[in-house]
Amino acid sequence: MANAIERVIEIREKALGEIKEAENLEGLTAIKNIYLAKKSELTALMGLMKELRAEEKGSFGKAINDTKAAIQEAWAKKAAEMEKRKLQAQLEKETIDISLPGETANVGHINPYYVIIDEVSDIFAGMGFEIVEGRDVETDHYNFELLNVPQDHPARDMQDTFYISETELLRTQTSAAQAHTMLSKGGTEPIKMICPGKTYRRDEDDMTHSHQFSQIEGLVVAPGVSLADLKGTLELFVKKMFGEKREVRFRSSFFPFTEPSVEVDASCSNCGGKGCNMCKGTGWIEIGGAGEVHPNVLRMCGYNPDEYSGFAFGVGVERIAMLRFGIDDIRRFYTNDIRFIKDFNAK
Ligand code: FA5
Repeated sequence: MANAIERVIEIREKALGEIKEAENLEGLTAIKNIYLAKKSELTALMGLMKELRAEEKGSFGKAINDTKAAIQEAWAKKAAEMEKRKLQAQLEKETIDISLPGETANVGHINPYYVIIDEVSDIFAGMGFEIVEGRDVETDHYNFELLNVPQDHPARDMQDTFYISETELLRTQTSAAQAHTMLSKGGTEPIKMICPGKTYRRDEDDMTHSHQFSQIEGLVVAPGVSLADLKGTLELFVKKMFGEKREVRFRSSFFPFTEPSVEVDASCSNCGGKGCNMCKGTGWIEIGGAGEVHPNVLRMCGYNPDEYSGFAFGVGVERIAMLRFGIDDIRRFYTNDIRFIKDFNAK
């Protein structure tokens, strides 16, 4: 009996030790087959019962049953641990990566041409100017006749242009919008407007000339509007557009629809007026033409020149953009090279 009990204790120690050391489920199953199967040594030891005395039977049976229960419990605990670890490892291994990188959206860039149109419009809107829309296809009447440029006037040669029919053409200057606006206001309402838009001329393309370009027209009509008002307005515009240190210079000129007429220069933003390649050494860059509205134009467009006077100006959009952003060639605006827009935006 003493030997049998010792053996039961040995089996218990051994089984519990092996369960503790088991590294995988296969090993654990093998342990179960050795210690907890029907034909295990413990079951065989039960066979000794019949040889024991009655008072020994109880304690021996209890020792075997307790051992079986202890092995069973340790085994089940270890098996549960292993199952849990296996499941965890599987979950980690089979994790699905749902964080696929999305498609990056290409953010567009605003063309420098529109940046300028917007800025100029903002500046003049701030001075109380209305922004009107002109038309690309004009009649000879609005583009020339109402602007005091009758048939056979030599000034037409300078703007020899793209005709669509005998009387219709692609406008050569936004000044055509002056006539439309004055006629729409009926000869009594004061006017303060700008009109940005495309213009077309049969000009040879070079670094500063394009056959298609844009202008921003300005027109102010009211009693007593003088050349001093024009100068003040353009000075304010130039300083807001190019910086406080920019100066404005008027050179006398000729346009059939203004009298007196001037060319408007801004001091060079590149050299500050000292003279550089950009301003061809003069320190000044021409930005447009301007003048007091000619009495003939006022009269033809319904305003009495004895009561009303006005000033008008027309500035080149691309030239302003070139000055503002240091763009070297006007053709870049129209040759559709995406690198230009990207490069410009980087600046
Ligand atoms: C005119 O077009 C007049 N209508 C301006 C005006 C308006 C005068 C109102 C008086 C009163 P001019 O042809 O100079 O003027 O053109 C004005 C501006 O347009 C030029 O200073 C220049 O900036 C731009 N420009 C003219 N021709 C071209 C061209 N081929 N390519 C690019 N810009 C041009």
